[in-house]
Formats: sequence, structure tokens, C-alpha cells
Amino acid sequence: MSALRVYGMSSSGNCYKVRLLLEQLARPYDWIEIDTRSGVTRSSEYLARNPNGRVPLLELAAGEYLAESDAILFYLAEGTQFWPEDRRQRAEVLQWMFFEQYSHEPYIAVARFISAFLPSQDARRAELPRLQQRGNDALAVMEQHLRQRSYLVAEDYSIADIALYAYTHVAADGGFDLARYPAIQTWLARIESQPRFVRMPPPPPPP
Ligand SMILES: N[C@@H](CCC(=O)N[C@@H](CS)C(=O)NCC(=O)O)C(=O)O
Repeated sequence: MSALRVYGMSSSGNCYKVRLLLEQLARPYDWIEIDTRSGVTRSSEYLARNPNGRVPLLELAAGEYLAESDAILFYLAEGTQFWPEDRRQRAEVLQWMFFEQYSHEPYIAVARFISAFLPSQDARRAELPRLQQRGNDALAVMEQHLRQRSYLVAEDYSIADIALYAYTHVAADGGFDLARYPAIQTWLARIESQPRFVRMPPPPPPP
């Protein structure tokens, strides 16, 4: 196996993070498209690759796998401009990536999944008001931080920005109003003007 191989769903923000960084690093990779709604990530064949049954999954070499989007970003970014040299700044990048996984993604990505990927009558819609409240809390934290800054850490574009861009830029899919967050909107546009930026495709039609 020569190139890296990514198992991912193109319209998933967690998978898009990996694609965006690989594109910006100009690294060759093969993309294996997985529709998580088909249940394939819970098949015994897939669980042998990732016992947690989720995408994205990076195959580093034949049979060697790395899961968790932000761990994959770290693995790919080390030694590049996307991962700072300064110790304190590296810790701040991790701080924002942990924030993304605990305080942002579980609300903003899940609200998007329920609204845009599940059928309109799905009972999980009842979760939306709570998810939107918590997601707005996370967006308010980012808005306050970005009012005085160009990027999340040290005025430089890093994997912290990629991790948080992924679901923030499509927050409207989950019912969030980004017009309330002007500094976030400016930051999103700044990321979109980065060299080799690629867009995430829209969600597939609900089943
Ligand atoms: N913390 C994980 C979350 C991964 C995750 O939730 N992936 C979803 C798609 S965005 C998935 O594979 N869902 C399929 C399933 O749960 O069966 C990461 O950042 O990679």
C-alpha cells in the first residue's frame, strides 16, 4: 500500500477534517467512501479495523489503523506548519481540539445529524432544543475568543482551526444562526481563503 487510505463519509465533518488537512498538505491518499447509515461500520469486517465502529479511520500502512479525527489530524500535522513549535501553543491547539470533541461536536454535529441526515419524522428531533442550547454556548465561547484574533492559536492557521471549522461552518444545518456570531463568520471566510482549501459536500438525502 503506497498512499495513505482514509475510510470516511464525505459529508461528515469529522471525516472532512482529515480530507481538508490532507489536501492542504498536498499528500496523496485513497478515500474509501463509507455511508455510516448503512450499518457497515458495525460489521465484523469493519470492527476488526476499528473496534469503535466509526469513521474517519486512517490506514497508515497495510493493516495499521488510527481512529479519532483529531488524533488523525495530530498524526498528519506533526512536523508541518499546521502544528506549532512552541510548547504553550501546542497545548493551546490541543485545548481547542478537546473543546471541539467535548463541548462543540457532541451538540453541533449531532444537531446537524438529526436535522439533515435522519428522516423528518424521526423521534430524535426532540433532542434538538437541548443540543442547540449547548451548541450556542460553544459558539459563544469561540465568538468571544475570535473577536480579537485571526485564528484560534497564536495568529496562525493550525489543526485547531481545521477541527473547529468542520462543523462550525455547517452549523446552520443543525438549526444554528451564524448571523449571531460575526467574528466566527470572519474566521470561517479566512479559513476558506487558505491555499488548497476544499469544500465539504452536502449531506446525502435522508433515507
Ligand atoms: N470522536 C470521533 C467521532 C466519530 C464519529 O462519531 N463518526 C460518525 C460519523 S461523523 C460515525 O462513524 N458514525 C457511525 C456510527 O456511529 O455507527 C472522531 O472525532 O472521529
